[in-house]
Amino acid sequence: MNIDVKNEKLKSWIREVAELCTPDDIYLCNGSKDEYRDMIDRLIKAGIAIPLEKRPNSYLFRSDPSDVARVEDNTYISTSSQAEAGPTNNWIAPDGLKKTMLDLYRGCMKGRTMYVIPFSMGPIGSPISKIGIEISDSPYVVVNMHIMTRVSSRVLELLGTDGDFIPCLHSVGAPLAPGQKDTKWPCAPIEKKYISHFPEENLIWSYGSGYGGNALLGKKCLALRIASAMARREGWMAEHMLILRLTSPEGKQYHIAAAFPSACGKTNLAMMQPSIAGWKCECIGDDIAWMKIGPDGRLYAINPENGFFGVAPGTSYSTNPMAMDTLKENVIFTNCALTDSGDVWWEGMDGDEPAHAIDWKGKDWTPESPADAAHANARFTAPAAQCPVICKDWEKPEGLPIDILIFGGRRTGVVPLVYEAFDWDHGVFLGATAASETTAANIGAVGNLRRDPFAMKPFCGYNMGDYFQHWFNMGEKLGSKAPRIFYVNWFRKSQDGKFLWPGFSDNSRVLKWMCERIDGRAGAQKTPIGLIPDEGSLDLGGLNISHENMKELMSINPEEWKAEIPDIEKHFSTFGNRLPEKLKKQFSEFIERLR
Ligand code: OXD
Ligand code: MN
Repeated sequence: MNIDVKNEKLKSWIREVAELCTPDDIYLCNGSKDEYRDMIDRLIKAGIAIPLEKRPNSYLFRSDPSDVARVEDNTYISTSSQAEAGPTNNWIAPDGLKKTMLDLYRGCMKGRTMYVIPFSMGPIGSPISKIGIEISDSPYVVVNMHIMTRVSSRVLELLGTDGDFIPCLHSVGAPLAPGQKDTKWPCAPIEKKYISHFPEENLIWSYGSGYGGNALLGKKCLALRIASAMARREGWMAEHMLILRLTSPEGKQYHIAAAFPSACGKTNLAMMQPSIAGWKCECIGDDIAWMKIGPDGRLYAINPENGFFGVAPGTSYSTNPMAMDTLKENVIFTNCALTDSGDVWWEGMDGDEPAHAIDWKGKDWTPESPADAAHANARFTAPAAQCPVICKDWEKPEGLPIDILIFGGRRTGVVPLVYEAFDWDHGVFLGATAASETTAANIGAVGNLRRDPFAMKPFCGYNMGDYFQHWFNMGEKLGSKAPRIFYVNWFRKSQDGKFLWPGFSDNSRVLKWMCERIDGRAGAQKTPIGLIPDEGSLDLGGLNISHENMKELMSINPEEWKAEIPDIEKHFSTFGNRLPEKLKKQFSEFIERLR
């Protein structure tokens, strides 16, 4: 093995993986621009990356049609006892799972190069950051990791001879026999895909998929599943949250972290440009927040990522102009359509549909075609630093102090536009009961209602009952310095199926109300579910929304809320004796208030 690494653990891990997976070559990544260029050139030559004439240094990739989203049914939290993984996670005992996966890994990189990718989640060297090393046989993964994380030889320097890191092993699971021609998107069939986490030893093993969170292991696997388990042990929080800074016309800054399930508009809110005069919004992160209590007792958040892996369909100058401006150059697109003029296109983009395009499967497409041109979970991978509204402090190693936490989801009915929790513990109840209609970000049916507590159902690396308790514990530690908690629903529809709230930049009106609540300047009324804005306290100036629509948007129908009780009961009962007493208390108080 001709790889120059000084770290003992890394050296022996690389040797072990090479012996197991038997790649033809091993390459140690350094994260440089030249390396990126070189990898892309080779991907272009192989016909895998399609350069886009309209966007400098930008490329389109098409995945295999069977490999288009995260595979939650094949995702495992492998702890020594099933109770540790809890009812929201798939579980196989570590010995059994490792045996199955070792059989799959044996010889799985034949005919391929094994890339060793040293990366940092969070700024390199920051005390909050974590170092991971991903070993992967996918060059697509390497170029995406270059954007989504900080890949650098400096990471290895920081590791020294005995520093620790999180090993992340990935293979597309498609070894090549001598002379066998490769496919453009090698992957394994669904029954051989495994996205496995071993939180007791901070270890990730992924096999069979090359797509997104299944393969870019710094993101969901490390920064959420493994990090959430570490955070519980160490007394901090790893959350599926965007982070933004809102500045009032008087120059007061508010930092907001918000948890919504996948494909529910986190990227849009993170880059939102307020429609209300004088308010400014800057983006810090669009998907993950790591939060620790700082020396002053407040909760400080960093975005551990380096880029955005955003859902393309629906992104446009009217829904998210700042994302569109982020996508002008240096971007990787996956499963978007290709226009005849050499640009990408997706459903919901501004302007007319193209008269002809090549769809995400590589086939001719016209507006008459029965299927969409872009896959519903088509993505862009773009450097965060090139977002026009990236906050200048987004890489501050100590993070930014959070004032407001928001939960939400996609609900066509029942849930009003906004309400505030009575206190932290009630806020934990709101997070724990959050529900949303499912989206295309995961393989499976779209539009079904599911409880997705804290938008973490697919991402919590331990028993979610304990996770709820961890939230209560954090609240106790934070005391009066805790952020205030709110719940929002941008997606409520009228009887005739139309969205009641315009959303996007007008969501700033809701955020403004939250800021004014903190400052004691906006009134609220008590309802059984929480505190809703006093009539007139939500700034609707210049907004064309009828009084009736506003009434419907904010309405709370006790009968509809009572109808939620059996489902919450069922949801809570799955946690058995791990359900915190405080949550039981919140639930009975909620029922009592609805009587
Ligand atoms: C994501 C997801 O990719 O949540 O961020 O699925
Ligand atoms: Mn996400």
